[in-house]
Amino acid sequence: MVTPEQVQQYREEGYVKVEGLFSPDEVGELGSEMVRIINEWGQETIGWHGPWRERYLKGEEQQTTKAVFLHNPQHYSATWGRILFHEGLTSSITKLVSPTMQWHHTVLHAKPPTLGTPFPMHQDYPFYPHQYPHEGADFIDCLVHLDDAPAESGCLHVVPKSHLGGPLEHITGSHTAPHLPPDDYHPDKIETVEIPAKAGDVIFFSYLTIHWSDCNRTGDWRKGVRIGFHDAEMRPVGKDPAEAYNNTIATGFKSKPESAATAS
Ligand SMILES: O=C(O)CCC(=O)C(=O)O
Repeated sequence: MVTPEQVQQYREEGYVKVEGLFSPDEVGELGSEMVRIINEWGQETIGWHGPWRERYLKGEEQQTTKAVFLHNPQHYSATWGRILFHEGLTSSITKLVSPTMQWHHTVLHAKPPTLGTPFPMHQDYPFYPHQYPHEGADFIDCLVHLDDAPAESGCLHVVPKSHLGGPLEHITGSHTAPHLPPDDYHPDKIETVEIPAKAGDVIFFSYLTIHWSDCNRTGDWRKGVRIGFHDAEMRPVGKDPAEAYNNTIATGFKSKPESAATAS
């Protein structure tokens, strides 16, 4: 469970790893269900497209990386639906962020063996820009490890304290997924902290924390599932306060805001 020191680290550094949050039995069940989902519904791609590849990969590797990305595993497996209410996960986000947390997304980022794709430096915020809150940044990403993720497997790297700088301008467009300009933000230029992890560990990080990861060069899969939650009071910028902005509440109770229309 999350300790007060880990809460402090999350607030000050923008990330924290909690070891063994999922038991070996839980990881076994979640992992085998995920393998079945990948086999039946998954699709292999090279990962994110974009010119950033020339800066992160050499020669033919720019075109030969492998990835399986898949949204909403709970659409295929009840085991993946129940995870949103996992005691260890919900008690952790309650302590790290807020007592009432609304689920936002679940996405698999799997790096297949041999040449699993890298991810360029980015914040997660520009993936949901309409979500940036009026007050605060109470949006947390939880990277649940289904496999061991040693350094050589392309584990997560973060830039400590980068969440304190707020949202940054990213390169966006139909040709790529949002990423920071490699001329200014690249592992050769910016010091990052490498976070190797074991299956069952969860890395919690703010959606404003700059992060990236390298290729998986091992012979094993590196499957990680990112689950995003935010304080239930957060609303998309500019959304009419009288309009509902609801999704599954993972922990706590969402009270009706005073600004909302009065129910009969
Ligand atoms: O899983 C990784 O290696 C990187 C994941 C990532 O960049 C993300 O979840 O935004």
